[in-house]
Amino acid sequence: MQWATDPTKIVSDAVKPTLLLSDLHLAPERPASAAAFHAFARGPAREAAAIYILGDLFDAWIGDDQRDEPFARAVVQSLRGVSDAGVALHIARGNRDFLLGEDFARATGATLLPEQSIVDLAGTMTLLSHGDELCTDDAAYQRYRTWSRHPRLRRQLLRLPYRVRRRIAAWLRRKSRAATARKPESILDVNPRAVEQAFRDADVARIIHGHTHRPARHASVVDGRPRERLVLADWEDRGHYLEVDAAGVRSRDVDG
Ligand code: LP5
Ligand code: MN
Repeated sequence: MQWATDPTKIVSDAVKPTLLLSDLHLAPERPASAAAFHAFARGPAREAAAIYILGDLFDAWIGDDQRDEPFARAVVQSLRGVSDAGVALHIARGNRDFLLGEDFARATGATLLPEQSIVDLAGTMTLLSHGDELCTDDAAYQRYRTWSRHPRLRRQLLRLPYRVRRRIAAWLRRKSRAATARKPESILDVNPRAVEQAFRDADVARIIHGHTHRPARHASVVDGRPRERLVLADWEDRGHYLEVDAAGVRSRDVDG
């Protein structure tokens, strides 16, 4: 008799962890995080049941024709290696790479996630997002965010020549650096009421997000129910990810 599915694979998939990461900000000018990313993709990523990249994989993404750049091509190849190994690869867009599109998804074998998704992680329903939508005290950013994500503007931007988009992205980065330097630290973090509301709306016990670059595990009680919010770390000299399975949540580092 022949097995339709290898039974040993079912058992090993059940114990394999899910890995979550964000804010890699991959760019040719940041070789250490790129090296850590390629090491991650060759190693731990291939042993996972699923991977969730929760935004800002790239330091800037100006349209899927960026895949023609050698640096981006190498990142796509590494992601393809992970999905070809049978790992379910999910990617959410962040504020730096909100222009990631279906061509990129096809090339990598990844699924693009909506702004927020609710997934069952080893028995705990968990809300996943980049997290920038929770920074509601940053009114200037929220205005820019609403405006820049509009589908019509997105289509108009993507029709511009590649070099023009490069220049707009560089200009936006300069604007952003100057604006964030002027903003008080407190408004750059999530708003506690926005977090409470997110727990309520999603009806979950756990939220995992990135964006703020303030890695932590926050416990709280909302509507009499214990909740926890896990904030992912950004990648600098090394990589960071969370590993989740039935035994719990562990923080891991990876070097290039
Ligand atoms: O990114 P970071 O960490 O510096 O700060 C973010 C918020 N800033 C942004 C802007 C991005 O950095 C720009 C990214 C460019 C790459 C992708 C571009 C693709 C489009 C171009 C291709 C055609 O997200 C920052 C937050 C901070 O996080 C913390 O949450 O504070 O928000 C700002 O700095 C926004 C300013 O307050 C307001 C900026 C006004 C700019 C108006 C531009 C209008 C023209 C736009 C054309 C697209
Ligand atoms: Mn971000």
